[in-house]
Amino acid sequence: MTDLIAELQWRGLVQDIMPGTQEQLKKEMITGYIGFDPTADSLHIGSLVQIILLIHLQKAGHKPIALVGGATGMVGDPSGKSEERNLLSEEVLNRNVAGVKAQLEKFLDFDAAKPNAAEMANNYDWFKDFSFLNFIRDVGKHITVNYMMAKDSVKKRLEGDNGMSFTEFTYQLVQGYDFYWLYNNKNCKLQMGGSDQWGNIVTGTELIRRKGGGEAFAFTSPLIKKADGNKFGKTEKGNVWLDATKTSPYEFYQFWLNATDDDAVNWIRDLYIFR
Ligand code: 383
Repeated sequence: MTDLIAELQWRGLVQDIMPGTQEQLKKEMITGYIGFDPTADSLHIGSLVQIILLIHLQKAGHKPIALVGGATGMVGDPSGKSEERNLLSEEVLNRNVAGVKAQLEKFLDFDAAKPNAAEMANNYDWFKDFSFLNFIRDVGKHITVNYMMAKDSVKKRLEGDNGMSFTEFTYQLVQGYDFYWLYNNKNCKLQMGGSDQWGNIVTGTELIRRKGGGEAFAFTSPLIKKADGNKFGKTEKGNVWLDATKTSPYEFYQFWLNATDDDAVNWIRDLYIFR
């Protein structure tokens, strides 16, 4: 196998990495995933880096799973958010899931004849019949509140004025269980994501270790920032969408053209997939 991590490090796409991940990726074909929550009907350039990570993973011979968070989208990830999110209606969520899925499908090779064919997953499939009592007994019992409170995403909200609902507090367990589920049902040993996802990802590897005695791997990539230093988010203003009806191809092109020299050097390495 090629040394995927060395390639991604050269591109500046590796921020945090769990011990053993590089060796694991060199050893054999593995399955890895990234999750995208349906908080809007389109992905944006903040998620483009993640899509490209999945492309690199597949080009290196590994199997990518693109997960759309039909369930997690109903909860709301507190990572990087200073305020509680509004719950989206089921109607809006369904529309968003369809939009995000259609975009992800364009980037990966789903040809089932290939051993490393890409797959789509929706965590609503394994959460829709998971009862609250079963969840708190089978999942919640393995992770302490102390552990959950030590995460940046929670700490920031405990320090701030706005507090945090129990709903958002549970988010890391829900995402953590996804990794556990994919590990057991799809032999998925790797999770990737932007650096804001590290806390949620580690709750997953922890659950895999404590509940199942297994070992899983992970790495995150730096977030693409706007020129003003802020992150791109689906709910943030000034977003650059992948959907041509939300950001026209002209505007999309202008965004890249207007990059500063410093950003351009980084972004070309980050985003150029043919080498
Ligand atoms: C849901 C279920 C999982 C694994 C991940 C998720 C989604 C995750 C999340 N991700 C962001 C999103 O969806 O909220 N909890 O808006 C963004 N991602 C990617 C990347 C990023 C993150 O979609 O850093 C930017 O794009 O990870 O903020 O089992």
